[in-house]
Amino acid sequence: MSEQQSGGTEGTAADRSAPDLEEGDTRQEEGATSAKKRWASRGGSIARGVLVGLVAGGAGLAVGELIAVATGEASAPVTAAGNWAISITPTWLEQYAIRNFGSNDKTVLLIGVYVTLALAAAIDGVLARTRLTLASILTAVVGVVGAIAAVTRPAADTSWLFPSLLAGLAAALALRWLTILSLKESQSSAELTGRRRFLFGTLGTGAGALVAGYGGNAWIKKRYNVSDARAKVVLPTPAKVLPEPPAAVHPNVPGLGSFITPTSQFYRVDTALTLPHVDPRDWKLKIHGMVDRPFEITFDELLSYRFEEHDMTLTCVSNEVGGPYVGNARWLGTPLAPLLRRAGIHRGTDMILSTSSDGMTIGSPVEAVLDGRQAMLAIAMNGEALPVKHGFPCRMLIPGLYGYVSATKWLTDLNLTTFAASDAYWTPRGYSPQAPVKTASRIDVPKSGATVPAGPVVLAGTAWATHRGIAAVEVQIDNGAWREAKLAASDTPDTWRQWSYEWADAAKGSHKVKVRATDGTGAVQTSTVQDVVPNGSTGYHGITVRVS
Ligand SMILES: Nc1nc2c(c(=O)[nH]1)N[C@H]1C(S)=C(S)[C@@H](COP(=O)(O)O)O[C@H]1N2
Ligand SMILES: [Mo]
Repeated sequence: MSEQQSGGTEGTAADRSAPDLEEGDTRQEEGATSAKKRWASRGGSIARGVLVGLVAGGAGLAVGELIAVATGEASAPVTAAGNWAISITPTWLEQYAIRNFGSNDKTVLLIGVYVTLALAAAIDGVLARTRLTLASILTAVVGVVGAIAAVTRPAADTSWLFPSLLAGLAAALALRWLTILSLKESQSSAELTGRRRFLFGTLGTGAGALVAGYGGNAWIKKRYNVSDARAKVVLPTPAKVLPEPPAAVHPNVPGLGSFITPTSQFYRVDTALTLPHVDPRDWKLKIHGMVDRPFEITFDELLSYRFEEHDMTLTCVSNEVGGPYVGNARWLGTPLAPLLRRAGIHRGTDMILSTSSDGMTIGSPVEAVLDGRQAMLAIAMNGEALPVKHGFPCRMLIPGLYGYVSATKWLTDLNLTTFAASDAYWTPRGYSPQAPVKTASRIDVPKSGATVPAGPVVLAGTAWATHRGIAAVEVQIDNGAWREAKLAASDTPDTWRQWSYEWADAAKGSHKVKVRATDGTGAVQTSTVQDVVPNGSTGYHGITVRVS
């Protein structure tokens, strides 16, 4: 076939001089057959370019992955590029992603990075057939851009340059080699040998890249894994052991979630593309800034402090009205206030700027830590060391504030500063520097859109106004009068409160049901509809139910 004979109709000198071996297929020949062959030839050339580009790109990524075994998972090219992309994602897009993909947002992002890289590699592979030097330089430049993306991540060190730099270099070299093999394919005296060389070169490089890439990734996962270290943590006995919450905190309504959210079902929200694996043996917490006596503590020292158990509901500012980003757990932690006092904070300090091992920053009001509420450095939830995705080995918690201003996971640094002088991660992205949790309520049973049999219909759900507590919940049916729901027992003002309502006079047909709560200060939840940006959504959660 002609595709074996020439790499392209307007290709390199090598292409143009490719010998015509097939009988009758001469350059002078005019007409349909020749044109068709030229097209086929061009198609074959593009296909080879795409193949070479993808294989070379894959080889580069695999080399990057192998280097990252030494420099750390977050320095690997795709991860670094993804984390960089997260950092520049505009707030509206981030909201769109949370809304539509939920916790799959990271998978979607990774797919995006891979598709972008694959497209670039494919185009570069085609370009390489006519402009090899330019294409090789472009490949290396992509590596340099990746290296810059990596080294500018907040937790990066200089070594983070290497995975992407060497990935770019490897990809450029592979691109050169395979392109030359491909162009020579039809030139060599023994045509089959040339073709074989190209095929073996390409397949071999591709297979090698897959093995090295997957192998490197598995090696990284193994090398930095902290599950053994986590399993070995011996949780301190709390100075104050809490009894189980009374059974009455949960109305026994089928379909209503439990009062304590099982850890496996606890929502997860963070900016980490790959989970930080922090070994407690390496963990240190630094307390510094506007203080008299800055100090550092190790995990063992932390464990020697006084620990307390506390039930607390955590919720995300990105939770829409009726949304799922809220959970209630029993936390084990050491109070944060004594640590601040030990450091001796200066007058005028009003913000704790906390940093996680991956460089995420969160700003919390000092006052909220010192006013007597149970702000803590938590190391366990629901009786187990924190799972890696919830911040192992140590996270911050301050009752009453949204997670983005209080609940730093993988905590490593507390900098005492001021709101005037410092911005945390989300502040320049349009969120308020301070954000107490707004009173919210949710109908969980029945599900919106459900059909329920006639007769008394049981409604149930949960309401929270973390730290202020919930004093009342009311439901409204078809815009009628608000009716008092039955509150389950209260655990602490820092936890949500479940509720139920027996709707005795439910007539057949479709109905709208709404819920609202009153917090512990007597303030009724606002009906004003507000989006999650800048400091939390408001409005009433409503469902439609068909009574049959
Ligand atoms: N290091 C770090 N901590 C973080 C975040 C983050 O992105 N990185 N997100 C915060 C936000 S927005 C919320 S709502 C809570 C969620 O905690 P969870 O994932 O354990 O439920 O963690 C907070 N702590
Ligand atoms: Mo959040």
